Amino acid sequence: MYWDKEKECMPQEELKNLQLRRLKEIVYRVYAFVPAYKEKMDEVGIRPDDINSLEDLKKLPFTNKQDLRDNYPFNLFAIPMSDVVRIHSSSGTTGKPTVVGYSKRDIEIWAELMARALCSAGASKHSVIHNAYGYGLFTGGLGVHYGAERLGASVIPTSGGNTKRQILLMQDFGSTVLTCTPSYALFMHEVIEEMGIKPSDLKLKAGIFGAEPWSENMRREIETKLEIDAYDIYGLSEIIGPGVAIECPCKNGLHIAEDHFIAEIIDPITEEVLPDGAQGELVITTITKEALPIIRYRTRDLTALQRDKCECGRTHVRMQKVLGRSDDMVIIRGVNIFPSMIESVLLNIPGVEPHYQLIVDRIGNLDVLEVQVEVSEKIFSDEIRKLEGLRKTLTAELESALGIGVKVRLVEPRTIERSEGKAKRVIDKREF
Ligand code: DLL
Repeated sequence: MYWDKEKECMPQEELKNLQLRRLKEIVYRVYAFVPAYKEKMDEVGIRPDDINSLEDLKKLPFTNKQDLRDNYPFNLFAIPMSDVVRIHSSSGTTGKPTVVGYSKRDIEIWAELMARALCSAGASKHSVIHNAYGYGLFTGGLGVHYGAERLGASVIPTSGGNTKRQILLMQDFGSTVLTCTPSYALFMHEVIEEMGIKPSDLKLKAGIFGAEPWSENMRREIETKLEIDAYDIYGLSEIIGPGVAIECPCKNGLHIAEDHFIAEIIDPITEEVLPDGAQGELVITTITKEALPIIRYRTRDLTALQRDKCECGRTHVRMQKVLGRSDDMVIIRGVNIFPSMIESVLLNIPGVEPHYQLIVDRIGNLDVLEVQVEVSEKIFSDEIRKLEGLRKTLTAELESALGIGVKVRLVEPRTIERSEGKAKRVIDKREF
């Protein structure tokens, strides 16, 4: 077991005191060592001495992805490069990549948080962890890897790709825990079937999936198909990587490691801090990071916080499953739509496979949403009339859930591109 009850079940009062002490330290540190923070704080007339309660956090300016880009590559680091022991980076598909750095102690804390996360999802030193998150600049692979070693489990560092070989290894090595994106887990299941293997022939018991949004219906789908218990894990490189938050066996939200991070929810438009329970954008402040401390980072992820007691005994605040990133939200005729909303509807209908893509286009002056979804082999070989019936049902269900007109296109099994990492759900062909 790697359950640090002293920290994870710390009484709220004590936790708040610890957070405040750490927050004050970090604010002093960024003010002293990171010119960009000093400049921003000076601009609004806030000095480190002004932070005397957790409420005072509100006074500090936000940090966002643009700040990381503007300070590319290392200008937000708060320690000398000689003390930086690891660098990760985003792929930079939407602009300059964002770069994050770690001190030796940051890596230790990350490993500890990941060990805690794996333990929360039922892993132990007896587990064989098949880690198919990508190794490299992406934080998924190495993040899980160090946590698994810290836990004392046996980790298989397969990274993504070469799926058939992965499955043979899983079979031969008796892997008990699978870690990868939920979309890759589904793809693995397809390959398992193609290879004539039954999930029950494997020893897999649990999966720890994250790095992209996935709905409750997707969880059910994966759990049934792979015959495992599926847990949600959340994180982002800017904050530390995977391990910022993890579900416990109660699966009623993801506990955020509050001894290292302070979470807030804001209205993404007005930037006003919202009360617990309200849905909005998650904002995170790191309170122990040495190399890249981040104050009030706007994650763009939409969720809500819950503080009521959790049966597992952990006292750390829970965030709801992420609805989506504001970047993935498509606005169609004024309606905000997240892929996860569509996923929930699709997966409630028998005959539909959990592979879909949204194509957004502008025809004339009108925005049009097409939902392409795969249907099962059996349905596809049925008569046209049945397919048409399914298409109509899907259209009606989607239109009633979203409140806009939708075009549904049923496609043959295995025609939508599979992903070994984060799935691409939206193709926006509109020109702005
Ligand atoms: O995806 C870190 C990670 C690796 C998390 C492995 C979990 C497992 P980035 O590549 O920086 O880091 O992407 C971070 O991915 O802001 C969310 O939009 C999304 N994301 C991560 N976990 C979840 C999740 C890693 N459980 C971005 N549910 C975040 C929904 C998630 N979205």
